[in-house]
Amino acid sequence: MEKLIITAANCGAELSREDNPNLPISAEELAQEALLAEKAGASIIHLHVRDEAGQPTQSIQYFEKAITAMERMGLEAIIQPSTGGAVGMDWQERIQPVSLSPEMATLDCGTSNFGEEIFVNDLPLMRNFLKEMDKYNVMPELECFEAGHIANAVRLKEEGLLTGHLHFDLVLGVPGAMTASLENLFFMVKQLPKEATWTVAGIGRYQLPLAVQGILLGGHIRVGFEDNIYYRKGKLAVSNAQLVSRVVRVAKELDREVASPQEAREILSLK
Ligand code: KMH
Ligand code: ZN
Repeated sequence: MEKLIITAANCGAELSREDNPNLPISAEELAQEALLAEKAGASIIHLHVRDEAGQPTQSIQYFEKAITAMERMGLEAIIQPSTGGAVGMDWQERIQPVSLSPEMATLDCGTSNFGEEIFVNDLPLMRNFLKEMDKYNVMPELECFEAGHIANAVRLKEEGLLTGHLHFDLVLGVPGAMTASLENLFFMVKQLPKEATWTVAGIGRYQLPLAVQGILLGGHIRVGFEDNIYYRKGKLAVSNAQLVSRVVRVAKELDREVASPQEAREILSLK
């Protein structure tokens, strides 16, 4: 099996310090948290940013500040800004960080329920995002919350908008979208194009069991507060690095080596 890429999703857009007081918010906190997650074994940092009030924002200035702080601290991991932002943001707002030419950014591959709300990603929006990513030489990570989202990605590849290596993130357990089960993970993985690589992100209490399955199946894994704020039932995680360290220990027990940032770039065929 190839080495394991661990993505740390350290902040997200839906949480506050009331949910977990250890949530990183400022640029300095996000950079410090990213560095600790990298030291623990993460090779991709999935990045959401917040304004001074702690609210989710897609404004370029906040991404710039966080990325600059990360670079200043010597972060080597791949920085992957979100283009999903928070539910309800319009597409012009969401696409902004792509113009900073990060190595990667997310591309949400279809509309889904998202708790009480609807997370809108129609094909015209996806085509727009891919054109922008192509313009700024950004590799998309293909976020799929439903099986039909994989079909959307395949369609965009057939249209010629999605080129190069395909890397999917299978997000299972968002309320109202594909539930987090082993059967659903198998089902989704079976739909993927042959040469694609994939990450699994289990939401809430499914984060750890699905990460273990991802390690065993030869996939890659995502952990972090964005998807889960608990270390175990009733016990909040103290940091994102704590969640990364645990899956690194599991990977080692299962004889799966963990990829460095440079090895992750090679696996993903990043230039
Ligand atoms: N915050 C969610 C609505 C992404 O980063 O691309 C969307 C999200 C996906 O987090
Ligand atoms: Zn996200």
